[in-house]
Amino acid sequence: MKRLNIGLVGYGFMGRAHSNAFRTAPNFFDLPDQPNLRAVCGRDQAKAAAFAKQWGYESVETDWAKLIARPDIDLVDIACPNDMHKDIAVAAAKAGKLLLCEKPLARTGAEALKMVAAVEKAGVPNMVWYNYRRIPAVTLAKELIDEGRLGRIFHYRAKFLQDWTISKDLPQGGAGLWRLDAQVAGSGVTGDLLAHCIDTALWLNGSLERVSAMTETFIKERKHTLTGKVEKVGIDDACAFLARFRNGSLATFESTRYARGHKALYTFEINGEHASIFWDLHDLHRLQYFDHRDEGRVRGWRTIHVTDGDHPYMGHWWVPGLQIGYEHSFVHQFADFLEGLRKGKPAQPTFRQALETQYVCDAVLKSAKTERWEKVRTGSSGGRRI
Ligand code: SOE
Repeated sequence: MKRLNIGLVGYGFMGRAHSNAFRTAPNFFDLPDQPNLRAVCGRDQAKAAAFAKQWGYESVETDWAKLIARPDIDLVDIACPNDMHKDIAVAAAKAGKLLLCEKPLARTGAEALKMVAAVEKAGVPNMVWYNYRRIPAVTLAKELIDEGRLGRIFHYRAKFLQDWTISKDLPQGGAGLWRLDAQVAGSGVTGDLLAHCIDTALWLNGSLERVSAMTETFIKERKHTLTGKVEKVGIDDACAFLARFRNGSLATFESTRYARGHKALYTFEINGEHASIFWDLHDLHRLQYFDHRDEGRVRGWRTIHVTDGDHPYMGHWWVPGLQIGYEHSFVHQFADFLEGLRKGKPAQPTFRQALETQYVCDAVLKSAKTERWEKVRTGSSGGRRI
């Protein structure tokens, strides 16, 4: 087994989620390569060193260019704020590194396209951490849809609701709060939360053709942590949009950080001619399924507890009935990435596939400004399910 030397950029929430995946995956999956936590890179030397100690990274860098220049790094994992993704990815691709990037791939489609061009020119394997595809119940939904059990799809309904930015005293900018700073994040809930919903939707139901959106920024000014001044807020606090898929189905998407009582309520429901599916992140190990072809007297919504050995990924974990959680989706995604390298069949979503999500986000934000329906730029799949 070959050692795969990993260089992680970023030591925040996602740096931890990814590091946990690198460490856990070899214990539960038969991997072709042995991940080795070679270096972590972050601006603050003391914080990066503390992170390295906690997670077992062998060395520390404070400049990502130095990390990329190191010949002992095989794979660069980008887990830092969105405004740095492009420059790091382009430089790492040029240096021939394998690339993983936290979602959203970039702040805009234009930035993402440069990243796609760089990895494709260099021919380096790449993937974006849209982790919810790898929750076993969500992967099961994909299997059921691909088997044709739902028949023709009529409706797709997705929501991602949170409530952590309601206080007007919450500042913008700086560690953890860069998600409120439009310069750094690119957008608010559209890029941060709806991007997840869009990625899953493209995967489950194919490309989106056009969108009609509205956004709102409820708190117009917040103190900026880095400048100390009260500054205009440029992100969308809430976004809702209607959409048409290329397959003729209709969609509604909604996201907000102002839904008091909801912490990370990602839900989707799909209604087909024969059957419907519902999933809820707060109850992530269950898939709700209704099949009209069941015998009438016992027909009804059934709850599938997705924990059996023949459910996606579950054979790698405990005995049937015992649940796994959020962090396992990252473990699955990393294992799939390495398996993709072994088979020469890239794990999804690649940068090119994630570009399509960026194009949907662009169209959504444009539509919210123009107050008109906007076409989605054609992405990677040419309208087919990916
Ligand atoms: C925002 O609060 C956030 O952490 C997102 O950035 C993640 O992508 C999402 O999975 C959970 O919520």
